[in-house]
Amino acid sequence: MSKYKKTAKKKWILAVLSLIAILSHTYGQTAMINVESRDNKMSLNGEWKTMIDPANSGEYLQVWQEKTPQKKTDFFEYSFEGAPLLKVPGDFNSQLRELTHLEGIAWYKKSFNYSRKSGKRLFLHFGAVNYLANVYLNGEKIGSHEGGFTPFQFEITDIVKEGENALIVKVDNRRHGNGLPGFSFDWLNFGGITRDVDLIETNDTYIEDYTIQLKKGSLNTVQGSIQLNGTKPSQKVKVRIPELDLIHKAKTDEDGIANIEFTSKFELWSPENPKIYEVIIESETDIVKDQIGFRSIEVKGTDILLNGQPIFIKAVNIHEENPHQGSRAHSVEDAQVLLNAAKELGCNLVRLAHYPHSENTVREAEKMGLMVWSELPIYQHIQFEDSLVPQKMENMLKEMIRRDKNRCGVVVWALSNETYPGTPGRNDALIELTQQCRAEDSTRLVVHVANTQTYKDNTFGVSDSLYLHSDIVAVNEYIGWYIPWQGKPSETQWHVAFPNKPLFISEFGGEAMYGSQGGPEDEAAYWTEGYQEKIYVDQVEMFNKVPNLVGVCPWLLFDYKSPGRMHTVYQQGYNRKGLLSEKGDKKKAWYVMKEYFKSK
Ligand code: GCB
Repeated sequence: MSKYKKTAKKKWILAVLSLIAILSHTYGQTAMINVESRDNKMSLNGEWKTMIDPANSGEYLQVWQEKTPQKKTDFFEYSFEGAPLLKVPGDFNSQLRELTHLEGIAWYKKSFNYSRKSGKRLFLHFGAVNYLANVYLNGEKIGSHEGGFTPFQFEITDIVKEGENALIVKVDNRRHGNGLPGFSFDWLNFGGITRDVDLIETNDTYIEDYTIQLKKGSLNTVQGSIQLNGTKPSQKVKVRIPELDLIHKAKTDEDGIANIEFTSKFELWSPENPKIYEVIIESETDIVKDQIGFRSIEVKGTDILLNGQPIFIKAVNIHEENPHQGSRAHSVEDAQVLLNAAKELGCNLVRLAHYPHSENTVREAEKMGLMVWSELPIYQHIQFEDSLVPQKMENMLKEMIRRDKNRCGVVVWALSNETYPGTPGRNDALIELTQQCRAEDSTRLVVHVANTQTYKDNTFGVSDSLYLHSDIVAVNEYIGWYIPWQGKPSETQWHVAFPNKPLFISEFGGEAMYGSQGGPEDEAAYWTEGYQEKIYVDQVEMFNKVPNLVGVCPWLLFDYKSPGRMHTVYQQGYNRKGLLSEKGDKKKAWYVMKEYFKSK
């Protein structure tokens, strides 16, 4: 065979192999939005039976078949009978001590009763499962989903049984080189069915999706769409906002889509006045209610404008962990623990690092007047050249935007954090993702966070070319902690290669253990509150020198679990950069930050 033919054959085989790989990854059906408002809903939350499968034997044993002995010589080496119970929603790591560091497979089972109704459709909806989910109903695989922080659903209308049904989910939170995130990240990899599971009954044609937000650049015109799903796609639809006496009528086409546009005198949402309206979306066969606010967000020159006015962003980073319980946060109450602390600090924005947090958190933040920065887990080392990664990024992006695009509180889609210019394929992949994001939603800021920087002779250089595709230059810098000061903070010079963009310090800070009396306060190695406080005092001094600064965001609100943080005295498995300890004690740096925000 000629060399040319050989290469062509190899290329063809590779193409087929990657297609097979893509197809074998079913991603779950895109979920309907606003599940919260659905009346005909049955929660599958609660206790689920579980089997831990450290050897990955469950696949080979086909545990979803739940075989039982038929004759005296039969036995099967698995059983959900007498199995330990785990709470859903919830991570498994915090529920059983022996699972604290589990990164592996757990099989979950829940039985439910259902009585079939003609003319109704039934969906099985998961708020999130970290990281891979394979879902089986009554012994048959119904699909799978990859990605730990976004919702997915399966229609089970035709396969649900009258009476008792057995639902089994294989949850796998092992790390993958080509996962999002990849192998390494600085938080506890909470696995499990971490958000709500619901059965949702709808009519034959239901409202699957809608977009109701102000059109880019406008303060009074809503531009959006309604999407129906079912056998009667073409229907009359209405959007009603009773408080404004507003009824907008439209008609969906044969694909179930209606574009909508209407104008009104909205009282705009802002941190000072988080005004939200009840909005009713109605078709001939379905009705959903939502709570929606209206505001505009844009970058003009080196400013960020909210509702046309420049705003200084007083932010804080938050991980999705209930600090008091050391568990993955999911409930409204969990969200309130985190968001109340952010409010007390004086914030007007929360950066929900480093993955999409639960819908509860986003909705609560919006109600409380906190803008939201929502982020994809495209974190540090990502294998951008892996053939599966672009599709995974796109799916996750779409799932994130779809769920929260009607939340006016969400002002930023952050697409990546601290990726490296030297990683092969990074720029092409992230530029493509940026374009996809802007095509999905043109109304919010699209941001990449980087820490590609130099610090020499007290001059701090920021240059990553990815910022060309970011609406703001979002910089993580740890001067005073990972990088020692090289002169007076107030004399630090910033050289930013993008002088025409707003600059946002998306992370800064250092570690301290609350109450540490370990050693001198001018030495880092004792994790004293004084050392951390000094970092904050110095940073605040430097902020005045940072060109085009539109906001700052300390890393971070509460100490949180991170297994890589191994100092046995001071860290004990926690990243201690919190302004608050995991118990909520205020460290000295808290007061520095609170004062700074008060002054802005
Ligand atoms: C960073 C990362 C954040 C880490 C933090 C740290 O730059 O973005 O995820 O946790 O530094 O504590 O080192």
